[in-house]
Amino acid sequence: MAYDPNNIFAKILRGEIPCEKLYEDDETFVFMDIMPRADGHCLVIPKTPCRNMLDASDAQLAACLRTVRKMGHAVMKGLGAEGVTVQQFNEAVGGQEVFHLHYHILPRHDGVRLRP
Ligand code: DGP
Repeated sequence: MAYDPNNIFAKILRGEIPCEKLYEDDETFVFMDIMPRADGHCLVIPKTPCRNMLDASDAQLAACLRTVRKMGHAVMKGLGAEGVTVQQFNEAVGGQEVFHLHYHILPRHDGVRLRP
């Protein structure tokens, strides 16, 4: 499937749609999810076009996972999370709604369920 440069996350990367940015480096960008399922729920995306994990280069995957790990440590330290759930969906039947590769970072606390 082709990459659509007008997807919402591409517009966020171009600054056409506002977001609550948490972090960026040369290859990745992190911002808060607009429909958080946990306090501190954020999204890690590559800065370069990529539809989903099935479409990703080794370099995109490596860069995203380095940032996922960094954000995991950050939410453990900054929010006092006791663990982190990382989610990633591929294609509509796989649960994907925005077609730019993204990893959900969901900080977890004992006894607190993810919101639907
Ligand atoms: P999914 O493709 O199923 O992993 O879900 C996409 C996620 O993106 C969902 O948790 C909500 C979030 N989202 C959708 N539109 C926007 C937006 O305009 N801004 C932000 N910050 N998040 C969005």
